[in-house]
Amino acid sequence: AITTAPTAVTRFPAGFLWGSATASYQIEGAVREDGRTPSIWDTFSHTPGKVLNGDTGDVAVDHYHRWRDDVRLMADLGLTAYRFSVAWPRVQPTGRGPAVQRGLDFYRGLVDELLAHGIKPVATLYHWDLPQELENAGGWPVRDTAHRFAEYATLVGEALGDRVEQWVTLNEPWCSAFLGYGSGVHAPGRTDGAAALRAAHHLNLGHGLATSALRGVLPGRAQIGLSLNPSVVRSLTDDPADLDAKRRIDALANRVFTGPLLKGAYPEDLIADTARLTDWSFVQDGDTGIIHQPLDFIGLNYYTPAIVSAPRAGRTGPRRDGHGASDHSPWPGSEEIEFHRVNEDVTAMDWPVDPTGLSDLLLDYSAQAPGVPLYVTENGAAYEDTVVDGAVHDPERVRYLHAHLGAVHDAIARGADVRGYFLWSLLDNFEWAYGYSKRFGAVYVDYETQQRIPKSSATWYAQVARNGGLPAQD
Ligand code: GBH
Repeated sequence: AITTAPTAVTRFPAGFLWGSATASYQIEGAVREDGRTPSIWDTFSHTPGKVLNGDTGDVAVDHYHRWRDDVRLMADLGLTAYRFSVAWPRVQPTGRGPAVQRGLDFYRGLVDELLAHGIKPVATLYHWDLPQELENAGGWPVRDTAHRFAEYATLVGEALGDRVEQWVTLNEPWCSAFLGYGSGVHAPGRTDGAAALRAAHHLNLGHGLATSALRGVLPGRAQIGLSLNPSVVRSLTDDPADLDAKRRIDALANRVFTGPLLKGAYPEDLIADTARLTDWSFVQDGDTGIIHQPLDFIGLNYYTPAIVSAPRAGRTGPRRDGHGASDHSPWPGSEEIEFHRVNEDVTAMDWPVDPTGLSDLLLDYSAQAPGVPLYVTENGAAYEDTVVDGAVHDPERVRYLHAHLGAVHDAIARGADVRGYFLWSLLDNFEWAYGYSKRFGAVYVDYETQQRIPKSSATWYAQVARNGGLPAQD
């Protein structure tokens, strides 16, 4: 029998980025410093009952003061890229007008420190922290917010364009639109399906307007794209009713974005499915042309697939699958569709572990957007980590990461042009509606002392980054 040497690695392409990702509100804290004003997440987290245990991002993991140490941590782990987000309310507190220099200086300092350590900065412009004043003016359901976003993007592009090459306009617009305005489990917590659809369009438009604006201020080498959280939708059975449920969720989760972005039009079936809620007259002439412009890359965030079916007879009581912790659905016009769990291997989020979804996703996008490089801009898992003798041993997370990186490699071997992987997340952090109860970090954070302890998954990932590939076995 042929045995594989234990040192054998599954190699990734040269130059593949080994990164980690974070988001401003989840890690920075310092919410009242240097001119920052409230975002919708400050308001939401300070509203009783919205976030588990009343947790807020007021302090978070104090990254605003500990960024130098955190960059050193990344360097020690041998990471070659870092995806962070810029807090709009630090740069442009009211969402209008000139930039606050101290806000921009924080990110310039961070970027310079990353570059000094040979770590490629990837800047996300919007990871959900809309200035509260813009929400007061109507938020994403209002068209003007898209224009405000493009103006803010210009300010950040002018300030950091000489040193940041890769730009993500929006992180997961589906969450902003459908969790923020549909199910209400995310800020600003509104529960209005029609508003969620308007928000989705204005996020798309904001991406298009920001992309055009950034092309005007960034050097030609800049790479501009966005990060989506596509739903890898599978139907429970091949029954026509279940296949139709799959089609509807695919429209509301995926094609509402990829339609205008990649094809220049909203899908006809989506418009028909939501006709009871809206006539889509908020889409003005020329909008889809603004949205449909070349993408330098597509970022894909993946955690778990979605298994759907038509309503099954005999169900009673509130059904929360697919809705998060809300009685309001994030699926306007398709509220009755059921979500199923077919796999009991779950993370602490209760999300089934299924790496095949990631290879399917990457191959799907390579087919949909031929020639456009792909990045996995988020992938990772929450598990219940504990400190024992000053160390955190997390073999389940190692297994999750190994399997999903294997799926990325598999997609590359089958022709997908995947250029990098960003582990979610560098540090344990504020997990939105779950507060600090869920830990996604490769690095453990003691929330009392702010001490950072790399978990065994961090050590494992550092090895993978150093080798440029996966070990044959762990
Ligand atoms: C990402 O969101 C975020 O970008 C990141 O900030 C976050 O910390 C990380 O993942 C981990 O959660 O039950 O109907 O809401 C992922 C958000 C979670 C949205 C799963 C869809 C399932 C559908 N996704 N959710 S539903």
